[in-house]
Amino acid sequence: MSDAPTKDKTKPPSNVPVDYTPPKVWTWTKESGGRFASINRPVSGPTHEKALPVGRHPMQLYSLATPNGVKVTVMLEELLAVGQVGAEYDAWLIKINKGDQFGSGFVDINPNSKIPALVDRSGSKPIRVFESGAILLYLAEKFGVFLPTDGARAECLSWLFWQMGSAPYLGGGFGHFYAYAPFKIEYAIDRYAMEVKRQLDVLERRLGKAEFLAGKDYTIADMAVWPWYGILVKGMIYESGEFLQVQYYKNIQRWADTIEARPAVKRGRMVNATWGEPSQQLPERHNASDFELKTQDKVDEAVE
Ligand SMILES: N[C@@H](CCC(=O)N[C@@H](CS)C(=O)NCC(=O)O)C(=O)O
Repeated sequence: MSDAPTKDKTKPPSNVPVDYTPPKVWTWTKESGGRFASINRPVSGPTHEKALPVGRHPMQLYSLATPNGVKVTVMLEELLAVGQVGAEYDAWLIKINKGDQFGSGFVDINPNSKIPALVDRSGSKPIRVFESGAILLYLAEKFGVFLPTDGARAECLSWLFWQMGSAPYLGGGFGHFYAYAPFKIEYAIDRYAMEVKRQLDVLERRLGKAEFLAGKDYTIADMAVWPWYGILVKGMIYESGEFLQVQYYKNIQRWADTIEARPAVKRGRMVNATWGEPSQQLPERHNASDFELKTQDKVDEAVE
């Protein structure tokens, strides 16, 4: 690329720490530091016995309103909005900073110990589904909506799986080193800022050609990508809007505005939220009326 910066090969790189040599064998001797360090372990499996609660609806969701969690609550709310009553759900809160994802009941439904996880109890035997992409696909196939059946199906699946492969560079890479690591490492921030800007450019070009990711219709691909990249271009994640100059991604901005305005998206992003405006937090959702009656501001008012 003609506008790429040129490297002065006569000087050592200025963005590489010099005083660390990895040992021969990595061992888990200390916490790595940084936000969320206390929940990181090099092994899987449960740390304690704890059964999961079960509500009365066909779908039981165990989650938290992070971008990966929001994908599924948006989908469930969208399904209900188009009249799919079989998508009625109880959303239970999994506090990942308290280690709820390592309880035996949660590990039974997701051996990977990460939210979101869904149990479909509508049939004779409960069916567990984990990984947000798998959950979106499972629900779209079960209810026959938000997944095109024509040529756009391949496009939809391509963008859905693009999100699964790309977002870890945004969250685990850029977000971790820019916002959560205990100190700033220029090399790591440069590497992941470069990749995230490249990903944004991929989306920008696609959304310059099509209204939604799969084409003319809103699909599970948009539901998967929006909670990460739609929120990112609005400067609402990692406080990185200025750093990444997100205002220049006009097509993504337009697409994000369209999605954000959907009533089901407004509801979905409130479910299992335990931060932000109290009126926008619905830590658990068991009824459609909970959005009116059980948001955190109402709960706080009742206690006073
Ligand atoms: N690929 C997974 C990622 C899920 C994920 O990373 N969940 C995070 C919250 S956004 C989590 O549960 N973290 C808890 C932990 O790592 O212990 C998906 O899309 O469902």
